[in-house]
Amino acid sequence: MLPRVLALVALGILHLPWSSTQGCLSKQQVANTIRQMQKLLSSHEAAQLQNMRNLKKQLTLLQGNIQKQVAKRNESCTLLPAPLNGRRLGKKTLVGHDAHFLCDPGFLLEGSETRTCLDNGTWSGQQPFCKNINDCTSNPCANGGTCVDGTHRYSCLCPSGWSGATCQAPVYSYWVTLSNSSFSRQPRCAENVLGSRQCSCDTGFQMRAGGICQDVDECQLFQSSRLTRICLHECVNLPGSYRCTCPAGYRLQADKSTCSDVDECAENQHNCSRGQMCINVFGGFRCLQPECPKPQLNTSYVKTSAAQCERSPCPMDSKACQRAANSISFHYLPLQSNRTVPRVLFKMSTSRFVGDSLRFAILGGNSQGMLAVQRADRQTGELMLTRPAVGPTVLEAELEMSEFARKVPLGKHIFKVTVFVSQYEF
Ligand SMILES: [Ca+2]
Ligand SMILES: [Ca+2]
Repeated sequence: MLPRVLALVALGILHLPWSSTQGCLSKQQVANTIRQMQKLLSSHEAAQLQNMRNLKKQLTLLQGNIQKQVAKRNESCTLLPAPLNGRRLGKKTLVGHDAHFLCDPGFLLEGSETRTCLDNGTWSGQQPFCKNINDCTSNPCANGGTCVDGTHRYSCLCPSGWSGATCQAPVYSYWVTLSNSSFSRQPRCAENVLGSRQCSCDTGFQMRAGGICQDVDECQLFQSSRLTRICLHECVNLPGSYRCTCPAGYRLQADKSTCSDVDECAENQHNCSRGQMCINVFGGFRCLQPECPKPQLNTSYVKTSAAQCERSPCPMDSKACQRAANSISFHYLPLQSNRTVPRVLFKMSTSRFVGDSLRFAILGGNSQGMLAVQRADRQTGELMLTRPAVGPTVLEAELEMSEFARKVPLGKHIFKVTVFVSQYEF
C-alpha cells in the first residue's frame, strides 16, 4: 500500500504545471498546486487509515477464531458410559481428565480401569466391561450334577436320584423302584433330632444315584493291573465283597488271594496203582512206573528201588557189559511256568567215588538248549535251566556222569530227568 501512495505523490509532482521552461510560475499557480497536493495527501491519508482499520479488524477476527478453536478443543472428549453391572467415576470430559471404572460385586472388570481424555479428543485405553465371575470353576456340583453359573452364585442341575444345593443328597423316593438284586441294597438310615436323615452303605457298597447302595466291583477295579491285582489267579465279584479262585489242583491260601499246589501224593488224593510212583507236580500229580532197560548183550539191570536200576555183574569177557552204565536212576521234577533263569534244577553226585575225576554230559532229551550241565564242585554236577520254560510242557534230559582214575574209565551213571512244567506261574 505504501509504495503505491509514494508513486501517486511522485506522479502529482510530475504533473506540476511548471513544466514550461520558458517562464516562472505565478504565485497563484503555486498556491493552487500546493492545495492540490494537500488534497491529494489528505485523501491518501484517509485511505491509509481505512486500510489500517481493515487490517486491525481482520487481526481481531483471526484472534477470535483462534480462541474459539482452543475453547472447542477443551471439551472434545465425549462422556463415556458406565459399564453394565458397574460404575464410572469422574464426569469431566476435558483434555487431561480421567474417568475411572468399577464393577459390582460378583463381577470382574475387563479392559481399562482408567481412561484419559487425550488432546485429539479421544479416550485412552479400551472401554471396560464387567464380566460375571464364574462360580462354577470349583466344580461344586457332586454326583454328576451340572453347574449353572449365575450372578455371584451358582446352581446345580442334579441327575435323577440326587437333590440338594450341590446334588449331595440322594432322593430316597427312588427306594420303591429298587430291585431286590443283591448287588444293590438300601442304605442304612438314621434320623437325628432335627429330623434330617443320615444314610450309609454296608461295607463293600457305595452310594449311587437314587440313594441306592451299589456293590463295589473290586475285581474290575483292581484285578486288571498287575500292580494292583488282588487275586493271584481269578477274581469273582460278590455283593459287598469279592472272592479269589484257584484253578483245579490248587488251594486258596489263608490270605484269601494266593493259590498253592495241592500235594495229592502226600494227601493221598491220587489214583496211582500199586507199583506206581505218585509224583506231585504244580497243579496236579503223575503216576509213574519207570522201567529198567531190557537185558541185551550180557547186560541186564535189576530194579533196586522204585526209581533206580543197577547193572547186574558182568560176565568176565563182556566188554559191552562193562561199558554199559553201572546205574540208571529216574528223577521227576515239578517246575512252575516261566521261572527266572539261570536256575539249578538238579544235582548229581556219587557216594562211592573211587576214581580221581568225574565228567558230566547231556546225552539226549528234548530240552533243545533249555537245559545244560555244569560242574558245581569236584564231585558234583548240576543240571541248569538256561531259558524260561513256559508251560504246560515236559522237558526231558538224559545225563551221564563218568568216573575216571588216571583217565581210565571206572564206570558211569545215567540220570534220566523229567521236568514237569506247570500251566501257571504258581
Ligand atoms: Ca463286590
Ligand atoms: Ca499237585
